[in-house]
Amino acid sequence: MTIPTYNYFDGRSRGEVSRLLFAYGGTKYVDTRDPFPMQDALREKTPFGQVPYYVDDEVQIAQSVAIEFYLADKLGLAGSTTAERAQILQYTLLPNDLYGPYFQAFGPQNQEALKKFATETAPRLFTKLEALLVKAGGKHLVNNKLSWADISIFNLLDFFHQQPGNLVEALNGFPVLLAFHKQIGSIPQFVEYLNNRPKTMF
Ligand SMILES: N[C@@H](CCC(=O)N[C@@H](CS)C(=O)NCC(=O)O)C(=O)O
Repeated sequence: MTIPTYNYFDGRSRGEVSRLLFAYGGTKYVDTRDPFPMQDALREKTPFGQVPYYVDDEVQIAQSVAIEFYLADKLGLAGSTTAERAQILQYTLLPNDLYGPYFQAFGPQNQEALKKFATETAPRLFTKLEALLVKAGGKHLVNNKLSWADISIFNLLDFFHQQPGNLVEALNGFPVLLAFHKQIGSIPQFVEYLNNRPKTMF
């Protein structure tokens, strides 16, 4: 099999869960980190004119969550029954529900909107997420074993840690989520990847 190519901008945003899955599996891949704005040649190649976009000998896929599913399934992290796969998917679709409002609120002219996001929108969702994690035993979101759900939610929590303006304060009062972030981030493949990944704004 030739080395897969993963097209995304030089940022984390919608691209990072797949990079974490590559890191977890020790998979070699071409991480293009394309220039922004997107070049026409790339736009024409991708199914919907968007990145992320993944290509290997078998498939060409767009849509971040579809690419994540493909990588996670190959690693045995996408669930082994229909119920488990659906439970995992409910967590992996969740981050986009926060990224949308965050990017709408982000910007120097938008301090009030950003404050509302950090003190109301995000904590409302974190309250639910923390309760679900506690109910599941505190260590893993689905069936007491590492899955794509854990990696996706880790990355969401990590996004809050990385963003400027002390966005991480939105996680104050959520000790179980903070411990979970630490625990998943301590998996050796992630330690290595997180220590060495390019530092980017998003
Ligand atoms: N639902 C898609 C959204 C993809 C998307 O909007 N990607 C942005 C970059 S984050 C994009 O390609 N925008 C087109 C452009 O920049 O021209 C996914 O999750 O992959």
